[in-house]
Amino acid sequence: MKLLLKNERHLIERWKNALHNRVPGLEVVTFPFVGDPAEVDVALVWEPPQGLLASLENLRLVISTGAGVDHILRDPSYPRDVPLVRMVDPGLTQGMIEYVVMATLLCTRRMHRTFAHQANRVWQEEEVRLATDHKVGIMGIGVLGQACASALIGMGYNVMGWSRSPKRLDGVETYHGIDGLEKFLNRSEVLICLLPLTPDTEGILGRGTFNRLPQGAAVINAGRGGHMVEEDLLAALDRGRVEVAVLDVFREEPLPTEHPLWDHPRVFVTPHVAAVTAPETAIFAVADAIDELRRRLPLSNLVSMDHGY
Ligand code: NDP
Ligand code: OXD
Repeated sequence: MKLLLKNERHLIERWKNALHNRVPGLEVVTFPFVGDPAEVDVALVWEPPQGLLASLENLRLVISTGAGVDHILRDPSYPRDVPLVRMVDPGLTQGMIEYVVMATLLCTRRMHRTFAHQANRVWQEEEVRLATDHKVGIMGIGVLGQACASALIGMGYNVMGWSRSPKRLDGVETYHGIDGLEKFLNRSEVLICLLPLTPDTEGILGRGTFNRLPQGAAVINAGRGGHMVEEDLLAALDRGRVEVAVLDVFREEPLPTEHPLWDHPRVFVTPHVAAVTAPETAIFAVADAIDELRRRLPLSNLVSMDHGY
């Protein structure tokens, strides 16, 4: 069996080692590769160039090294009959839990204000409310959203979740669909986006959403840059509708140096690092997917082409 690896350059050797150690009998070629494209069975990819996957005529499985698959499905030539498996990995989940907890604390402890005082050498106390006094709304209550919800509940936050389909989750007030959105937003003092980017969720963090949040809300986006209408966020920050934002993902990455979000005093910017896939932990999910393919078993974490995630 032959696997084509397309990943960030600094991760190639780590992925090759992990594949060599964990998937016996697998031949690995790396992009841009020389050889017969018809011989590739499996592609393990992050941000494959348009047309690459369609050119592999005997491809049987695509595995995304990321939890999101928008970087693959945005290619209109993607061969939609080839199964696509996305990354579900305890390391990735732990990374997201840590990021979301950190970002939520930054917002509810009003650290943007305290850091501003520090910059001016001002000893000033900010009034803060405890976690038990805050309502946090998580948009996208899937693998990552549920794990983050549990962690936040453990810290005492009142957690709500919003999803496409109805859900019952211990300790989480759940809402779903467009009908449930308004109520969910009205109550979300901290809004956390952990949605996949699909045609239905593109631009969801825009004016209409911000206007439904309580005045002075916090917005945390660790989903995708395409969820955010950046001009609307800047306007909501100016109006005070949004008091503070923690942003990990952007429409254009890297965020252009002249972008106003960089030096907004109430915006924290991180460079798409909320949860990073480490080959050493993610290899187990990759090995399982290849094993399921080899044994013709149903594939775990299969992406629905209808839903786009
Ligand atoms: P899942 O597929 O497990 O969960 C997705 C959730 O979003 C589900 O609850 C789903 O609803 C909900 N959803 C999807 N479409 C809609 C919609 N139209 N309306 C309402 N809810 C919707 O994904 P993960 O939790 O594993 O990952 C989520 C995203 O996090 C990824 O797609 C990626 O974009 C982002 N991510 C970002 C990282 C970073 O470093 N910044 C790292 C890893 C992931 P339902 O439950 O009903 O299906
Ligand atoms: C992911 C990501 O989707 O790294 O896993 O953003």
